[in-house]
Amino acid sequence: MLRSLGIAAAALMLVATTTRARAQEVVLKGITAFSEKTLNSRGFERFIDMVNSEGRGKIRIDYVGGPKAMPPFEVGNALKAGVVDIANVTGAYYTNVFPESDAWKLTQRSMAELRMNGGFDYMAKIYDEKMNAIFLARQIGNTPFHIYLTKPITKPDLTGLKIRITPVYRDFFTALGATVVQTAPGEVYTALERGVVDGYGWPTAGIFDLGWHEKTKYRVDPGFYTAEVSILMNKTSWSKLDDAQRKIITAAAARIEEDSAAYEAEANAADIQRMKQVGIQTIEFKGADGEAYLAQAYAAAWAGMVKQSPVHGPKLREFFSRSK
Ligand code: 173
Repeated sequence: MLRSLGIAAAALMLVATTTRARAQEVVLKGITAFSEKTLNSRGFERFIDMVNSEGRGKIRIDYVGGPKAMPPFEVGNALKAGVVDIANVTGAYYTNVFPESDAWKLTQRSMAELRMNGGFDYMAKIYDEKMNAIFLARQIGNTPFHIYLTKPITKPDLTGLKIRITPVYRDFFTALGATVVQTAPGEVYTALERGVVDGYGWPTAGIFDLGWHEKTKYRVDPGFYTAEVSILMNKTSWSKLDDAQRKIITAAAARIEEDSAAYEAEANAADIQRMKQVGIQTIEFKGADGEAYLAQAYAAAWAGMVKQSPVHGPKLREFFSRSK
């Protein structure tokens, strides 16, 4: 009797210990706004692998997936509410949380420089106040956007064309005369196939991931702005982590941001080459025409940003713009 009581007590203690050990491993729910294993998710997937191997027994990210798990334009609200703890998403997809999120596309300085010049801190404060979020790493930040078309143009004029957009492109494409249709990436292929749109905005790399090259005839150069995809964390979830767990997250985030330039350069070069191979033609505005096109792109977007955010817009413009 005594002996079996002893065994029972020992067993109970063992259960208590394992429960406590398990409770120390924090599990974070992670989501991406882009399709799994495609270009714009891969940096996040590398980040998860790093955290999960470095964090063994301390912290783990449970990757719930991409747009099949949650519509891309809802990821920002889900992160804010704590429905997910960590997210891979671009600012254009959560202007419904705060409009300044879309300003990252207008950065003409590196993230390293913005982390020094106050621009990063200025944005981080907005993330804190308006999204209850921590900005961990920009994992895409060295790639421009382009107009992709099924019909040719001879000058920077989209009059009569219907173009798929997100908030990234709205002001610029509207200024160029386009009729714009906002959709998530998941709807672009069908929209092209059915002729609902004559083109779309997208960064230099990634169109092969989703099969859009099959329906694309032209890429317009030069590229404009700088695409942004970043890893964000809910601040309440962050506040529950201990120092060791936070260190694992911030170290992995720093690595991803540092590696992004090389990762993107390689992906962009490969996709430009592949576009040439599949017969996608380049329509290029050269010299002064190209400069005017880019100037119009930035002017239209900053005007839109300042209109939506009269206080922060002008401050962000100072931090983000290239010094003249
Ligand atoms: O075109 C888009 O869906 C978009 O806004 C975007 C932003 C960053 C990376 C890829 C796409």
